[in-house]
Amino acid sequence: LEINKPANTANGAGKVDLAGEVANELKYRLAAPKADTDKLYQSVAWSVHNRLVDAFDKTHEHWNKEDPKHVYYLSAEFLMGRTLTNAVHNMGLQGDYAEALKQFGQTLEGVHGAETDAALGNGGLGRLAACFLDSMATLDLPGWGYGIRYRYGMFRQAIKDGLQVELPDYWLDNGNPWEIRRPETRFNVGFYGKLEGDKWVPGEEVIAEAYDVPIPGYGTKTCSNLRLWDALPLVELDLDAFNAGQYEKAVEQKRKADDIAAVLYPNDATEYGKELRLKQQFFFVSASLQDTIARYLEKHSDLAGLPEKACFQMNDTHPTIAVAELMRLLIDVHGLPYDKAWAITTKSLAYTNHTVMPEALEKWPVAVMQKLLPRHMQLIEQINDAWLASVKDHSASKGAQLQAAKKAEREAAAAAAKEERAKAAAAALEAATTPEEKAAAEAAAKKAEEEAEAALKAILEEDAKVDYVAEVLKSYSIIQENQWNKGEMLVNMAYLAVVGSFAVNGVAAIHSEIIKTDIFPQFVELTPEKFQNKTNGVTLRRWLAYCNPELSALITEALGTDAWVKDATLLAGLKPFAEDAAFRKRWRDVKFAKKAALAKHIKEVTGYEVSTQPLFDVQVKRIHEYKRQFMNAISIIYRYKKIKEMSPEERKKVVPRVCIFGGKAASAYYMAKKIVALVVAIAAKVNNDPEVGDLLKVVFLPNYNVSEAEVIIPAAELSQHISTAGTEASGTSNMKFALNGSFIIGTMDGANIEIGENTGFENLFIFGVQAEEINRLREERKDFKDYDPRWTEALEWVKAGAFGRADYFDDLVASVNDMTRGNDWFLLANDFASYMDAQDEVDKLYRDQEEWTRRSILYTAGNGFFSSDRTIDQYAKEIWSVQPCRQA
Ligand code: 26Q
Repeated sequence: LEINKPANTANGAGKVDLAGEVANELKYRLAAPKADTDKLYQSVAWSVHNRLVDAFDKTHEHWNKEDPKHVYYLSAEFLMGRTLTNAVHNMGLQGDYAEALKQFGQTLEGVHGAETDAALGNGGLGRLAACFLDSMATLDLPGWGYGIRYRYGMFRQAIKDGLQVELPDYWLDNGNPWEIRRPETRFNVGFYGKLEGDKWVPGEEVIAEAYDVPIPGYGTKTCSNLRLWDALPLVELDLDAFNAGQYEKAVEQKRKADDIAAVLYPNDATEYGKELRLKQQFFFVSASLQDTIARYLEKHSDLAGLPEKACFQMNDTHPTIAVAELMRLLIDVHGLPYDKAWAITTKSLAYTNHTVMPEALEKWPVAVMQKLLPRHMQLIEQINDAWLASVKDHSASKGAQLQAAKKAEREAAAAAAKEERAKAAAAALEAATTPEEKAAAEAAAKKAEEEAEAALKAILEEDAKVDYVAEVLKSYSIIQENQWNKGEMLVNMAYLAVVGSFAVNGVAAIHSEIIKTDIFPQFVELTPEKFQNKTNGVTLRRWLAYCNPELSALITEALGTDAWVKDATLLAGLKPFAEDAAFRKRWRDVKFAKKAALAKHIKEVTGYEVSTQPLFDVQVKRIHEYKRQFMNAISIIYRYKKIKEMSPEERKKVVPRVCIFGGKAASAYYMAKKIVALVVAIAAKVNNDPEVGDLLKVVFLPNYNVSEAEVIIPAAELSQHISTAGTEASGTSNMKFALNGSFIIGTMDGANIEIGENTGFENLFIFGVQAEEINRLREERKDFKDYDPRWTEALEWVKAGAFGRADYFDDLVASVNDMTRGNDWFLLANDFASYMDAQDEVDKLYRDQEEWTRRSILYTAGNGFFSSDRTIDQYAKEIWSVQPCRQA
């Protein structure tokens, strides 16, 4: 069976008999008594697994022969979602499997839902890694992902009694047809122990065992790899201990190893600094680097050539211990001198930053690092010393400059004050009538002058004591004091990543500027060329072609080709169709069909019945204060209150809406959980209010994940990306919504800005203040009283208990409404008026369905730029220097 060649394989001579193979899997692998949907899914999956293994082997045979440079995407998270549909379509086997399934009275779509998501990620960062793997394989780029095979991924979210509860994600319970265990690929990873000089003697060791997840490209034979590590004990059962009756001790190693790959950490600030998290990070980084070096040494003898064959992309700071671990492997294991090792390391590593929020920047206590990884802490100190020595001259001149500037500033201020005093003295002299008064005025002027001079002298002396050179030097230090806990020293992982990498990038244009001006300005001074932008992208396979086959068929028909699936720039060819009324009708029909499918899903999981006529308004993403779901919720409360106050005549003019929310709150995130509860409470009240009917419905869809997104996004007509300007690094769902023809209401933040540039800003509903104004506004808010009356009215209603649980919501309301208890850090009150105005514009445009549809088409037509194929092409050319390597 040839991949990507449409083949009628069923019983064709010399071809694989897919139906027979599925039947075989059913009988021999699963020993299934009957072919129910679940068993059929599994049998098909195992059959697809076989096809993947074929493609995987051929690809790696080819790459092994050609020995091209590889990129290794190091990431603590890969949010893959389901695999079946994606793999079958990417390999071009949908026709063959559809045919095979007919013999079982099933369809591919029919078994698709039986698959459990692989949810080894929190949100955007993890899903980005998954999109990147798809694009790397599609572009035939030699590259692997490296991560952890968590036994429990992202928790499952349920709503119980109106509140979020977290349940474990048992994703491996029915086996995993998408992985290949490699018991022959094992590496030891050490922890703790002691240093004897430079020699590290670990106190604990585990085995990292590889599992390979084949990644088929679209429209190519290339099938690359995601290698995930599981942790095993060196000794599973200590029989001596067991025989001595020490049952705990007998399995202690096993238990410790089990902990490492057990669960994915949530993206929660309370999870920073936890030893087990560092253990996970080091575990997968060490195994991945050892593995890569071992493969390199099979073909090459001199490790100085490693950067010509391997590039490691660090997905945020989570794998940043790679800087120290690569140094350790090169020095301690392979015997290289420090300088050579440093040259190799800094030519092999690159770093992507995904956040500017100070509390989200990883900093490890030196004490924790020292205990868990003593040799690495020693190397980080050495790296830091060498680094600080290299910036000493720069710091000296910059420090002297700052000192001189400060002095000049003081003296200028003093000179200005002196002039003022002279004027005042002259006036006083003028006003004096008697000689006594004149003398007194002169004396007072003289005294003031002397005092001012003394004060200036004192202040200059104080200034001279400030060691500006030391201050500048400190700003470069990878090891710094904890500003909240004096005396505790921390390793700033972002600084370690910047120093250890040859390239540093942000993930949207505005974000890449902010990291230069606000996060790493001192580093930019030294090496401006190191800092780049790589605007995020999403794979059009999963996020348009497969999740929205109806729209895809329409696009393909209009463009006369399906080449847009691989060349997203072709979507621009849809622009003229926006002017075609017949095409617009069909576009609307597709959206309507997707809305109907979502309405059905909503009914199934929440019990709420929603009409398919209203505007479908969606906000789905992790729950976080900076993403401002609370502001959306408050605007809905206001809308609800107004509808209730309206006369029947006025109600006729209301544009009906279904407001859909989805997203998980990290388990220990106090405010986020209250936001979930508030939305659930609003839904319960509004949806059961007969006065409101179809004019307003509110839905919280539990357990938002990749598979939910695939149903929700195609059905959205409006999607909300309303973070406080300057806080959302990029956002990627905004791109998915835009490509599916959904309007965006949003702030000038992250990739919204570039979506505006590509779609035409006139087609977006932009509101709120700009990133540059944020600092000033936060300062001004300290004594803020002047709330928008609509804001106050809605909040008062919550406070008064309109949605129940008034006490429970009290802290949430206070966080944005009471400067003595919160400070509205994310400026919800500030942006509320312009947000409401933008919402009014939405309603106005929605009344004109022809114009709405015309612009909806322009969203899809305009945003081909956000294909992750484009992003990956830029990484390959501008950072990795990796070329395609394709089988003939
Ligand atoms: C860190 C330490 C301890 C425990 C957890 C974490 C942790 C885990 C995950 C911290 C952060 C994350 C995830 C961050 C994330 O998803 N960032 C998003 O990345 C997207 C892809 O670039 C952007 O589009 C989003 O704007 C950004 O929020």
